[in-house]
Amino acid sequence: MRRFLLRHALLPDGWHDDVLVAVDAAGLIVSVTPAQSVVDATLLNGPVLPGLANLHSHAFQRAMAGLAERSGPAADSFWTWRETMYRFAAKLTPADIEAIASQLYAEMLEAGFTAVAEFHYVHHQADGTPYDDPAELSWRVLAAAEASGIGLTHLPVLYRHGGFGNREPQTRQRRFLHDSDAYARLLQKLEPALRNRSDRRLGIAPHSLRAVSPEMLRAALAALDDIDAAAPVHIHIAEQIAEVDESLAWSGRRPVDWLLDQGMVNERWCLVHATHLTPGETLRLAQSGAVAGLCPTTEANLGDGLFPAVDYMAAGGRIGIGSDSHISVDAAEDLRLLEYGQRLIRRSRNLLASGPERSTGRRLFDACAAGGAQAVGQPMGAIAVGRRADFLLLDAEAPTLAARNGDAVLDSWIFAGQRRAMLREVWVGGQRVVEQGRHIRAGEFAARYRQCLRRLIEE
Ligand code: NGQ
Ligand code: ZN
Repeated sequence: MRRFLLRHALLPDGWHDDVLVAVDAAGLIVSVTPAQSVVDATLLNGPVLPGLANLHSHAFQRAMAGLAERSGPAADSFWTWRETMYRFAAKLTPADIEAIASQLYAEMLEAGFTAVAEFHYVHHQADGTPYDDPAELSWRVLAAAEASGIGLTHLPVLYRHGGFGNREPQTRQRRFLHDSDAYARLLQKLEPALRNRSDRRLGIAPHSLRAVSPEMLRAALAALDDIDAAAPVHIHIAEQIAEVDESLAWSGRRPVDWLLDQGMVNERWCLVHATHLTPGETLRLAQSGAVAGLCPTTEANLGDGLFPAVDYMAAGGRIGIGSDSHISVDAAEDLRLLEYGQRLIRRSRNLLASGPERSTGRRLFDACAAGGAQAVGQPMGAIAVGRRADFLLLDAEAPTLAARNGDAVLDSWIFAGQRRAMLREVWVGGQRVVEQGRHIRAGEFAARYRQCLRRLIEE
């Protein structure tokens, strides 16, 4: 049993000073009590927050962040970016995947994310042939999680089609493809490695309604239910107007309406992006109990559009954040941009505070801590009994936090902070993985990452 003394801790019912937290050998919190007297405990001397989940990641894309910011021969869009991304994905080896994911996961930890849902879709060799071990690239992702210490919800992606109505996939999509049987075998193969640990979870990710038929969607759910009927289900949805139009042409229904009509969406689901919603869809999604997986920096970078966050949250909708393409890896920046998008379009302020006299930062943090934990299906998101001991220790000496207390700390971290500058230590399951703002293996990961990038980019 380890004990921690938290100087200023954000607990589910608000801020408390001098909190004693006991953690068991599995890294789970067994008690949270006021510290009565001087005790033998590890002191976290500053504001302490629970770790956040990063609910949407395509790890390999971190290596191309910043390389798609030059205009192409014709108008650039999400779809031209996707072609660039496909060319990049075609070059990756298993060692590259592991090197990139290790670097990325260390960056996530430094940025305040203590778990990630990896929406993993590059499965096969460059020509589309499965590796000798069809789970090869999943093992590389798991190895990166292990090395970095981040919590991992592994979501192997089911991808079969190139568009609505069972269109055949393009050549460039061949590394992604499975039929239902091969996919079920992949889940069975991975399951033993992800079971019985508070920092691991297996789920599924039907890529999108473009890539998976209704029959395959049902088969994938049935295969997952055989393993774990509560496990997470993530899907990309309604990110682009073209996707909404194609859905209407295919079924007469918009993507979110269509999916909700199937009667299967509930708390285990995470609808990633869900950018383009009618007021009716907004309300239905909010009432479903599912999490809307918002990726503000990627959605801005790709020119997706704005999620109707004010109306959705007013209706009780659940949200979490993800860094998706990893154009930026910074929890505070994603929370800030989520609010700023709404301010810019509504020409108003403190919109997601959701009521008078409330802290916007606190409201965003609480919503994304709870929604993120739900979406990744890991016991996290709060400093409370039964949750994992994931702590973010902010730097009490940071000038930006001078004379701030309680929620003003969160508001200043999110809205006034420089990138990562205020995060001093990060703990996952009672283990410290970030010290003085740096991951404990940052140097080693960065060296391997640079080498991998030189080969990928310069060749
Ligand atoms: C992805 N990314 O799977 O990496 C997608 C692009 C697609 C985002 N949607 C590919 N942000 O949606 O077809
Ligand atoms: Zn995505």
